[in-house]
Amino acid sequence: MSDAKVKKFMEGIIKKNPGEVEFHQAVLEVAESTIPYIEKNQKYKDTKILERIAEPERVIMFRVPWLDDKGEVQINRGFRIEMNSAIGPYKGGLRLHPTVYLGLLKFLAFEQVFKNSLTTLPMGGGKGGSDFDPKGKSDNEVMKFCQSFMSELFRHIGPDTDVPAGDIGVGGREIGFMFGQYKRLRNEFTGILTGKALNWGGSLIRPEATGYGCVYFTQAMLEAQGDSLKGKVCTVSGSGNVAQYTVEKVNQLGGTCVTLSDSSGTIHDPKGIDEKKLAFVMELKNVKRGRIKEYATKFGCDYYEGKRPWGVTCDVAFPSATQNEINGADAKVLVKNGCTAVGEGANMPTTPEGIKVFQDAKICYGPGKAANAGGVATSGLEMSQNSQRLAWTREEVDTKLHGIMIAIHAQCEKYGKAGKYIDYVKGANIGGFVKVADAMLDQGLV
Ligand code: NDP
Ligand code: 2IT
Repeated sequence: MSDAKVKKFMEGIIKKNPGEVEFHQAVLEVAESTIPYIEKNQKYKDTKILERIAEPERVIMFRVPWLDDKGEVQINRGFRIEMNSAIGPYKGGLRLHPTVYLGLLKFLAFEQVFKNSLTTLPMGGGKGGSDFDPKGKSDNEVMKFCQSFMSELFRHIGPDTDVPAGDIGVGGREIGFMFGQYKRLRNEFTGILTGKALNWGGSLIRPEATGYGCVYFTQAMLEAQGDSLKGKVCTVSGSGNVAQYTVEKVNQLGGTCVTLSDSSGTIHDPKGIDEKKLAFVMELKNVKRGRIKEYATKFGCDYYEGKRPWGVTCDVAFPSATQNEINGADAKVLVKNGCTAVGEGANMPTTPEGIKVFQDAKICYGPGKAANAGGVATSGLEMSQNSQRLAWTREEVDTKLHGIMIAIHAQCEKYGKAGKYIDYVKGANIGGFVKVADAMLDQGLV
């Protein structure tokens, strides 16, 4: 009965959003968990709440013209998807990557609604970005792009309206350029972006938060099974913000990370990426903006050109690069090699076939909207500090982040526990859904 409902619901989604395959994938995963629940709760059914949640409140699409270092005109396309504001201002990152298009950002904005609801903080869901490719661009070109991008975006955002942050291709440098342009246009110093630098309104722990939070969540999944990260061999994909701080926290909790990757290939260091090697990665990626291959040259380990890390034997996997980076075959290899937990630092890194493999094997599988919610949660804490014009200590923010990840785990358990097994996909989807749906019902036909 629910299967037929899901099928019919998805036919409507596909017809209304043609070609947006990542959006269809994200909506299907939520529909499969929530439709059986909605069927048992008449108030959500009669009011077509899921149909309403799947339709963005507002989509903004705009031209971003800028001049490159040769004086040539470049034109990119900018977006902001304001998906849902039932429980707070729109909140979510900006992605700069050549693959960005409407459907990709709609998937990310849709995921963000449930993720932000799970954080326990008052944040709605949004996402934005552009098809601009920061790779190989000079600082001056990145600044020109960011200034042009904000010259349109500024009229749509505000500390009580919509608060963007970083995502792939957007870190401290880009947030700085965008904040500077907003301030010139509005003559206001307010918390309109998170991920700001510490000396002008940023929060301690925000750079670390997604990686740290993902490791805290994964530790909680293991503890629920009477296990822990201590002594575990971990594979990590990506080598950007999320991957770097995942390695740092795994090291602190007594595990060993043996891989990192970028879009060119994977390094495999069986001795482990210790603090000193991680400092090299941070300098390489955040300052020199080089390729991960240089790690293998520097430390004399293997480099697998064009490969992802999933063939390397591990106890725990942390996909921290991008969507659909673990397919069904990768998942089978991970399970066959003895992997017992997957903590998703990235958004939707596992394909539906991959998720099925993990769930059938009954390993601990923490989907992105739960496992990587620590980043946006700490953005929420940055917003609170900005509103108060106060800055909390590192310990205060880290303690709050840890508490939030434990609370998210508890929500997943509440809605996803079946005997000893916890279905974190079901738990996160229903847990995230209920709060948003109830707020929408309270607010009338919105
Ligand atoms: P960064 O830009 O800092 O790093 C991205 C990393 O992923 C790079 O190593 C990059 O390699 C790799 N990567 C990106 N696209 C691809 C691709 N198509 N194929 C293979 N590798 C790829 O981004 P973040 O670390 O911030 O983000 C990583 C993931 O985490 C994303 O899915 C993001 O949505 C998610 N996330 C981020 C949060 C945050 O706070 N930053 C919060 C929650 C989730 P290369 O340099 O070669 O492109
Ligand atoms: O996917 C995400 O949660 C983010 N990129 C972080 C969003 C935010 O507003 O901090």
